[in-house]
Parts: sequence; structure tokens; C-alpha cells
Amino acid sequence: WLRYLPVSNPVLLQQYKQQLVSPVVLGSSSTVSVIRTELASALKGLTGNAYTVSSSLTSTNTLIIGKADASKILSPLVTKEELKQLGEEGFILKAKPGKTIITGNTDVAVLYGLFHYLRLMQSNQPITNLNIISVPKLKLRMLNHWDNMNRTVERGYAGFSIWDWHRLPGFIDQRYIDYARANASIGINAVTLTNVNANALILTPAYLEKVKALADVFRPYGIKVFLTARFSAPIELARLKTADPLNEDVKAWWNNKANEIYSYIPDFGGFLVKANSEGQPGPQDYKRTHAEGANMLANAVAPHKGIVIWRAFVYAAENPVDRHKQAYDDFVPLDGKFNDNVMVQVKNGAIDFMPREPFHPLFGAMPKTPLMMEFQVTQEYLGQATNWVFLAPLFKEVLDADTYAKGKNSTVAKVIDGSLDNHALNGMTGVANIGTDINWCGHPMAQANWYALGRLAWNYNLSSDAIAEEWLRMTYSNDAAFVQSTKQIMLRSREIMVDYMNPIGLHHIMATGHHYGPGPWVSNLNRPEWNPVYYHKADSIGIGFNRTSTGSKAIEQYFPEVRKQWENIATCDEKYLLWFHHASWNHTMKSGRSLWNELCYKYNTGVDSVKWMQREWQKQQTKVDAQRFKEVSMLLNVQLEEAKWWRNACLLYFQTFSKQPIPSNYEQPDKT
Ligand code: GCW
Repeated sequence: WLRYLPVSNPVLLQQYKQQLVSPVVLGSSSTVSVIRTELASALKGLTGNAYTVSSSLTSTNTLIIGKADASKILSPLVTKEELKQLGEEGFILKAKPGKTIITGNTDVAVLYGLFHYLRLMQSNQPITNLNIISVPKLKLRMLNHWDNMNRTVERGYAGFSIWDWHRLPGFIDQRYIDYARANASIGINAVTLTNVNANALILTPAYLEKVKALADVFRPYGIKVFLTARFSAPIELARLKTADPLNEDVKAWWNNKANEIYSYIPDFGGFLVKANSEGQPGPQDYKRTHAEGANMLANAVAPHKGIVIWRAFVYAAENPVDRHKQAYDDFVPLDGKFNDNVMVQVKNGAIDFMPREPFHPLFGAMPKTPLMMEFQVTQEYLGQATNWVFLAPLFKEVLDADTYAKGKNSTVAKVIDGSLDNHALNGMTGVANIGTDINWCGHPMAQANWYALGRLAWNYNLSSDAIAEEWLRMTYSNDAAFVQSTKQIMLRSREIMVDYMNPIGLHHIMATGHHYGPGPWVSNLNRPEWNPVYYHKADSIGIGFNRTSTGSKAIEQYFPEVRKQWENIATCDEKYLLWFHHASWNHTMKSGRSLWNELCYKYNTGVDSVKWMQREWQKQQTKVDAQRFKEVSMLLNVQLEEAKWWRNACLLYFQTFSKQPIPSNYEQPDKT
């Protein structure tokens, strides 16, 4: 999306040129250099003119870019009061005919302002009269890479890891710089480089030098580096006999390790930890709590102003009744026990990044602890790299959900931005979908999800529509008809996928292990909660997981007002019907259809809607370059096959329980 293609509308181009006549960028720092380079290359691309970007202010400058303390630029366009609202990262962008100012309290804020300004031109918006004050809603806007040190990527579908550990630190791939530009352009200011299923080697000097090289590249773009910490590292790296967080030698080891890391990377962000989850080591191995584990690491980074982000994604074989409940049961009692520099990172839902799940009951339930949102940008459970799914609607559905923790309008967004419970630390992260593929993210449309994550972390009030539109205009074309149709595909794509994969609240019925394609019949894995049959519970009576008070009682983890929307099968929001209820095959749906017929309807609608996506895309042939047009067309063919695969597999399998026919107006699934 940083292509800076020439502005093709001559009237607009003329207006832009009039505003841009004489640009100046004030200040001197590595970030200011980045601003200069970005501005020069963008203006050249957009207008075709090679601008000289000056560095000292004269009365003839028309575009003035710089930090406020270079602030001969202030009045009358920018006031001190306005600057106060900005904090460290907010920016001001004001323009009247012949004069534009982009400023903020730090150079990085100015960089954010510049990218906003460029976006306006990239998406053909007017730039002559602007009055924009933009402050990020969240402090930590992050990507989590699940990149292994051998360059494979856990749940990565876009090639290998972009971190070339072998050639670092000496070789700085241009990709690192472009990655940093892309992140800064959407406000992402923190990254973890390594998989949460962590390898302790990343903490050794040979690798810390490489991490430092990346941190040095990212710093001018306002991006802090975090690492994942393997809890057993003191045993693995230093041969201590234990990793018990209350053991003095263990504490000392981590303190020294933190000091060592900060000697390489003075602004190191801190640690992200997955502990006692899916076989990872953790404090519970020593009968200590998550809080005791987190606090030990938090003490080690505190003198350096680092933080610890501790994941709440835990579930164990000992909890076979309902995996949904475990994170809440384990973490709520620890509320108030975490140090000030600890955040608890919670996945958007209680199971695992499904195409649709209700928001995680931990949101709103730990008022004394800052909770960080974890979304998954990589499409582990959403068709991986062959399916076109725009995730902004999924992200927003969760952020806008009301927890009712402090009465109406206690949205998840207000929990994670810290405003509901007054937390200074706050943030949101996405598991990255980035890899070595030439288009970075696998599917040519998948970059939109990286983009959406950043834009929503900056401002979760942006609409999915606005985000899709910006991204399409920058990445593909400003052609109005193209934008209109393609945006509709994007906006409907997630619901379409839910229809052909997991309608009516079904979940986790993907094939096990790789999670690609359907596998609702799988029942032979030794941990019950790894088997899809555990989640759909289809039988001769009906289908769905009873999580109400007559079932697993997971629904009781939500506040009463929330519960009310879901606990009565007659009134439950049908999006979540089979999430919370075991409904009979003949249960009457709001459409008047029986549940079985509704399932048939949904799966078939999903397939038909992919055909609609194909038809809409075919209309764009003359509007898109041949390469991307063809790639997306081929992938839509694959997506259609996969949608049919899902429909056929699920309906034929569930039919063995419902014992009812698939209505004759639908295509009859091919049993082969
Ligand atoms: O979604 C599951 C994935 C695992 C992942 C785990 C987690 C990193 O299948 O691959 O491990 O979640 O989030 O820790």
C-alpha cells in the first residue's frame, strides 16, 4: 500500500501540486531522515516531480513538516492546547490553500502524520483544507510473529520467516526497511520477532546481536522490539537445576539476562510469554502461579522500563469438560496480583481464533489487570492462503461487543484501551501473516488484514468500510467502480466464510493439526479437546455445545446482561446458537426453517456467495493489472472448491445424525 502511483486525475494533480510547491522537513534525527526520504519518494511517485525537500524554514514554504519544538511553525495554525492533547504519538495535520503543516510532539508522531497525509493523496482525497488531530487510542500496537529460528513460521502461509538469522547482523535486507515503513504507515509500534512457542537460543549473545541489528533498523520508525521468553531458559542455557520463579538463582539469571539484552537494545520492549500452555514450560511446573511467573520476569525488566506480556491462552487435558472455561478460571483469581508492568494478553475468543466466536469472557472480568487484545491476522482457521477473507469485520465485532462489566457500553474496546478501569498500559496485537512471499502475505488480498489490524489499533472507531476503501485505493486502484465492487466483496467475505465453514455458532470442526479444511468427524486424538466431535456434539437429537447452566456453565463467565442474550435457546442470537446450545435438529429458527434445513441453507448460501465473489471479481479485469487479476481469479476458483468441500463434508457427516434429506432445491453433495 505504499506504492505511490501517479495521481491520474489531472484536476486533483493540479491541486496537489499547488499545495506541495515548497516542502520543508525540520529537525535532525534518524526519524527525520526517514521522513525526508519517504516524502521525497512519495511526492516523486504521486506527482512525477522531483521535489527538493529543504531543511530550513523560509516564508515561502508551503508544506511544513516537523516536530513542534522546531516550532516557529506553530501559530496561527497550531495552538499549544492542541499540542497538549497529542501525547507522544498523536499528530496534527492542518491545511489551508497554499499552506500545510504536519506536526506533533515527537519525530515519530510527525512520521505518522506524514503517512496520513500521503494516504490522502494516494487515495485521491482533497488536501487543501484539512483540520486533523489524530491520537492513537491504544499505546501498544503490535505484531506477534510466530517465526521460528529455522525460518519456518508457525501457522504462516506466506513462505518463510522474513528474519534471515543466518545473514544477520551484517546483512540488512531491504525487506526489513520496507516492513518498518509499512508498519509505521499504519501506526504499528511494537513487534515480537519470535514464536510464542519459544526457543531459548534467541536470548544468547550470538542472536542478541542479530536482534539488535533489527531493532536498529526499526527504531527510526518508532517500532520497539520484544522477544518471546522460554520459561525454562535458565535450565537450557545456564544449566540451572530449576526455572522456579521464586528461586534466587533463577531470579538472578533473568535479571542478568535482562541487563544483557538492554546493553544491546536500550529501548527493548520486554518479553512475551506463553507458559503452561500446549506443552510450554511455565511456573505451574513448580506449583507457582502465572502471576508469580510473570512478576519474576517483570522485576527483571522493570529497571529498564520494560514490560511483560503474559498470555492467557491456557488449556489443559485435566479440564476435559469445557476448554472454554479454563483461561477465565485460571486468571480471574489472579486479578490484582500482577506487577504494574505486566499485561495479560487475551485472544479475542475463549476457544481459538475461530471464524466467529463470542468475545472472551476475561474481557471485563479482570479490572485490576491491563488486558491486551490478541487477534490472529494469519488465517490459521480461515482458509489459510487460498481464501479471501477481510478480517476487519471480525475484529470490529469483538471490539464493539459489550461486556456490561460496568453497565451498558462497557465495550471490549474500552477494556483494552484502559479507559474502563484506568490502566496506563494498553494495547492490541495481531499474529502476523507476513512471510517471504513476493506479496508478503500469501493471498494478494491478505495484506488488507495486516493493514486493518494497524488501523484499528490506532482507531478502533474506523469502519471496516473505510479501512477497505483506503487499502484498495492505495493497493489497487482509485477507479470508483472498482473500489465500490471490490469493497463489497471484502466486506461480505468473512460472513460468507462463516456460512460455508462454521455457520450458526459451530466451531473448531477443522481437520486437526493443520486446521485446513473440514474434519468434524475426527474423534481419535488422545486429548478430548483436540477432537472436533468435542465441539459440535452432534447426535441423533441435535447438534451444538450446551454451555448454559444445564451444560458446561461456561455462559456463567459472562456478565448477566450478556448472558441474557444467549442463555435462552428461543431468543439466543443465532450467530452463537450452537456455541451455547445443543439444539434439536427440528428446532425452529427465526427464518421458520428447521435447524437442519437452516444448516443446509447456510452451507449452500456460502457456496453460492463465493460464486458471487467470482462474478464480481471477473468484472474487474480491465481495472487491475493482469498478474493480480489472474492470481485472485485462480484463488477464487480454489476457494469455491474449498467452500463446496466444506459444505459437502459437513452436510454429509451431520446428515448421519440428523437422518434428514438435504432439501432438493440445493445441489446434492457429491459423496466422493
Ligand atoms: O491456535 C493455536 C495454534 C498453535 C499456537 C497456539 C497459541 C503458537 O494452533 O499453533 O501456537 O494456538 O496461540 O499459542
